[in-house]
Amino acid sequence: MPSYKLTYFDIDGGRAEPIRIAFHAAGIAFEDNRISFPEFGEMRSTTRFNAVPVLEIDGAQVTQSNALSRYVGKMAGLYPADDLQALYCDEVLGALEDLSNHIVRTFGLPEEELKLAREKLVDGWMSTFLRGLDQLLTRGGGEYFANDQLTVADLRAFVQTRSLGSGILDYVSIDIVQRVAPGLFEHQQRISADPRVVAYYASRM
Ligand SMILES: N[C@@H](CCC(=O)N[C@@H](CS)C(=O)NCC(=O)O)C(=O)O
Repeated sequence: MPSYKLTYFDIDGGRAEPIRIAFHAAGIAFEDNRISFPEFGEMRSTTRFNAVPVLEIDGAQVTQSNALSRYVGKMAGLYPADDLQALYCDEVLGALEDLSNHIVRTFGLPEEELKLAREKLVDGWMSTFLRGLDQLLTRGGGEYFANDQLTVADLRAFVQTRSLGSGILDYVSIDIVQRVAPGLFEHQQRISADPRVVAYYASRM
């Protein structure tokens, strides 16, 4: 078994969180290298695309969170073998990456601009993506996005919708998911109760 070192911010969320949960579900040991924002500043230029997460496999860097989620997801039984179901899973992962990028564009703005940007985001891209994801959940049968079972798409959606409900984003009301995409809100609760997700967070205590 290769050695795995996953570098990301010291938060229980974000782009690395589905990868951490999948590693745990697979029973594969990995070094969970959690860094502070100043530490990231120091190492940023050493990462391939000046960003994290970075997974080192036997010391060699690999990047791109969705690719990493798929890689570990396959080892954890959390990625469909069927091509069409894998496509459905990938569509959700890609949409969530797009949504993350829309959110990140509002970071670091001065207060007045931030308020306007967040209100525009909530009524625009955020609602568009939440509604679209709700529809993809319905396509998958209502419980999971693909394969009628838990996949890394469910994990990334759960991490994102949990974050939106946490109040971490100023000017984004914590009930946005419940209001705009009720099916997605139920999905978040369902995934948070999945034994693999519960076991991962129990291991963090
Ligand atoms: N498409 C990349 C995006 C990576 C990315 O933007 N990561 C953020 C943290 S979640 C980052 O490192 N940002 C630092 C920067 O842009 O300086 C992925 O999915 O891994």
